[in-house]
Amino acid sequence: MKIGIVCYPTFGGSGVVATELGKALAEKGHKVHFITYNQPARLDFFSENLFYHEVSVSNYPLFDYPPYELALASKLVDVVKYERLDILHVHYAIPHASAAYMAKQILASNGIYIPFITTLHGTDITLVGRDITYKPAVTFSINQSDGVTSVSEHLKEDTYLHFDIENDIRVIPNFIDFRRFSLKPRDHFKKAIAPSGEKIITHTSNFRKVKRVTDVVEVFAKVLKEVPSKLLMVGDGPERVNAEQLCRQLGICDDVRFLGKQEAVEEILSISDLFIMPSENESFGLAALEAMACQVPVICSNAGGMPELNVHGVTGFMSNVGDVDDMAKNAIYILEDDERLAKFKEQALARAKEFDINYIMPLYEQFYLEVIEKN
Ligand code: GMT
Repeated sequence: MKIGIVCYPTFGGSGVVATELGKALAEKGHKVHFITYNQPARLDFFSENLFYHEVSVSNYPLFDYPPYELALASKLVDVVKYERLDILHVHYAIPHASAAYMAKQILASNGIYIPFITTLHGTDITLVGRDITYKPAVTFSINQSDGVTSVSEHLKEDTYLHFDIENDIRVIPNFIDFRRFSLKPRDHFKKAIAPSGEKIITHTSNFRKVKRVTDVVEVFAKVLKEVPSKLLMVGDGPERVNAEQLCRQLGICDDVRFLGKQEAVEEILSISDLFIMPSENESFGLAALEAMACQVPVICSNAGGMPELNVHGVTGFMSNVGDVDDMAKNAIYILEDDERLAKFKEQALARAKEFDINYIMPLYEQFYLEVIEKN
């Protein structure tokens, strides 16, 4: 197939899923065209089946807000027409689904038919999409999609609950590539971070409010009283300053490192004993899956789709959002006994294997074929 993929080319989960999916499809022999405003973060190598088309938005002085959606729709028209694409797959509804819809209409008026699939990732539904500013356009473009997928059952139910959706939604979960995310021997690195054999606890995110990063610090401060440990905070974003401030107030700065944005997250996960994800909402929790693939058990909230990934008492534990006491209690339970910790690590890996890209990618491939045939 010739497939067009539209996504946010950033570090965010939806961009990662879109890029990794495109790479896997290209390896399988499909021609994959990425259409976006920047080279996706993990697409920095040559492959004969991968193509990148940049959407550039000209910024006329009249515009306070350059019209990206129109530039994207026009670029889609061009790429579909001249590369003869079979299908478009847009990741994150806003504004990609409505741009795809517009491109489809323009192409139809030229006698060219192109179906498009929209994948819902989370905040496009749970936060931004629900905002009345966008809701009618989001509802319309989901209903106009030729196929819709969501990354968890919970996100699917949430979409039906909050939007007037007539389309079927197929659940295709996030996935992991074990060639990249697997335990790597990094003892020298572990010794540098935890010279006295302290346990290493990790959090990775974009430090937005929804991630509740100050809860991570609170949980860690409680754990530190019982288990010698170090906290690695990976990523950056608006809440970092509050998390740093809290570390100072609690007097735990010597045991916490803010590492900023990191490319090789798998290296950090390889030296970690526990992963904390206390999010307010998390449609799937790709970062937790990455941790589990590197044999790291997960302490998380029971929000969104997290219960579809983290098996309570087996691969980690879940608590109510904001219940830092319960999270700390569970973290201590896992960390205080080495044999128990080893068992949790083993079980986390076994669960992660159920989301191997080699199982999940064909579900998308199958869905593309169904949508193309149906239309
Ligand atoms: O979590 C983020 O802030 C990034 C966000 C995105 O849209 O890029 O991630 C969402 O999509 C990921 C991939 O499908 C999911 O694994 C994340 O759980 C989801 N984030 C939220 O629902 C908050």
